[in-house]
Amino acid sequence: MRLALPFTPALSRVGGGMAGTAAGHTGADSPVVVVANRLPVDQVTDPDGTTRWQRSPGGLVTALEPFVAGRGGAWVGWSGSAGEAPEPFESGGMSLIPVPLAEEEVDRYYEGMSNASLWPLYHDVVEKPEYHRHWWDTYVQVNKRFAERTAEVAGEGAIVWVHDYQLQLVPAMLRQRRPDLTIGFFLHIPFPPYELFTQLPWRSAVVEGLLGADLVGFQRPAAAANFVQLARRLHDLPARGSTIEYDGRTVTARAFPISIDVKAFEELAGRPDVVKRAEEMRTELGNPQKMILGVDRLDYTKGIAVRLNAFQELLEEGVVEVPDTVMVQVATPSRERVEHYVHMRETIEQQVGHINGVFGTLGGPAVHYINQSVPREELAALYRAADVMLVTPYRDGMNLVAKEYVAARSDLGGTLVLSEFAGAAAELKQAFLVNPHDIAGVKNQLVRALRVDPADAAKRMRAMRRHLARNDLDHWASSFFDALQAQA
Ligand code: ADQ
Repeated sequence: MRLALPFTPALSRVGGGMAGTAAGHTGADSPVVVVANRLPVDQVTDPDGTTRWQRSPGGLVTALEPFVAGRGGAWVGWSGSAGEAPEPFESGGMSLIPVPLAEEEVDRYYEGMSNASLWPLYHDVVEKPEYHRHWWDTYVQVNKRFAERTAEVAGEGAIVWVHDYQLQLVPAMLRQRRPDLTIGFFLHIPFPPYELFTQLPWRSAVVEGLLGADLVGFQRPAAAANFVQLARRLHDLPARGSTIEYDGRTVTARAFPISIDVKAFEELAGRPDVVKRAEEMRTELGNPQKMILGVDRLDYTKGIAVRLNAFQELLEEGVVEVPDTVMVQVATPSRERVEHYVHMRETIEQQVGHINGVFGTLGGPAVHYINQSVPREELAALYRAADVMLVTPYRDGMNLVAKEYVAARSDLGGTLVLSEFAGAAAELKQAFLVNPHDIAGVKNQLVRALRVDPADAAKRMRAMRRHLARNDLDHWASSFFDALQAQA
């Protein structure tokens, strides 16, 4: 089966602001359906009290929106507010199909099972996962609701692409209702090895849920191999290479490393106003010789404390000094109702306070900490301004920040220090790779990156940019869709 509409990603770009229009679109008979926890929009209230939908920030939305818009496609997801769901509406060329979640379901399915059980388990138990049966029961109930809503809007023989760890049961639930569909699933976060995954009290149900898909995509080949091994060892299924025989079907598990819209990011970062803003930023920082940058969602997997520790020790040892070298850490608030996140934020803020108390001067902090989401232009200017980009997650499915930094540096300036445990490390091999658990190693690589010969830095950057240019977001989505159609 082929898609009703060909994939021509360049035709479907939509801008940053997306006003929702014309309530009443049902999205029925959609040839392509994306199913994700969140819709690609947030409801915002203007000062005059009117509400409107605005494109939401975050990796998943950035990645997918261009591939659904303009193809008569639908996107099934939660609106972000508990309670009744709005009617389906049209936005940015897509039919958006809201799925309702009650307050208690948000607590149990989203904050509980998804973000306090699965998230830490899949990230190598960096924090201890909590398992509660009532969280799981709600997870099953909500996955069923997503599957039912999707079954209603998907056209005959449609392609359905389900996303991420919140919806792992949807593929099997959907197949049961609509065997005519071709179903793909992509996991944006890591998939743990057998020994860790089998902690999960509901491990068999999750594996069976995923096996409902024709194609299960992961960020790295090792994650796909973990899944194939699980199917073989836990369910005794015949599996060879990247395929598993299940229920009279062949399920393929493969890596599809996600990327960014490289061209768009490069253009943004090269705009004269953005380049000028980058210069202003350096002036605002007191014209340091070296600026180190971190940009993350405030999450314990991202290893923000690792880089603060490394920077602090280098200051203590006098290897680097303020105001010659300063650090900027932008950390978007995230999951603030989950306990681990509240605690982590307090710890990081204390550490920033300590470093600034000891090493800062009046009006000249060592670490500039911004606990806010920043506009894309500002982010691009920060990337353009930074000499060293520090990306040190303990574990990360991909990490789009690392790729954005490389895309932003068409001037071939700047160096990337990157954790080996980010999916991006498998591709950006010319970065200064670090093991975030090894503080001495992180310090060494940070110092190397600060002192690198500009010609060597430019050579590394050029090689990483060459890789990215060939492996951008369009490439990711079209290779996934091509592989999915080949399964049909
Ligand atoms: P995330 O964990 O959210 O995504 P990441 O890949 O780093 O992580 O993407 C974050 C996005 O948010 C980037 O586009 C970045 O520019 C943006 N961002 C971060 N801080 C910001 C700030 N302060 N202001 C504005 N924007 C900010 C999950 C997985 C990742 C995987 C993605 C995509 O955890 O491993 O790469 O999905 O699959």
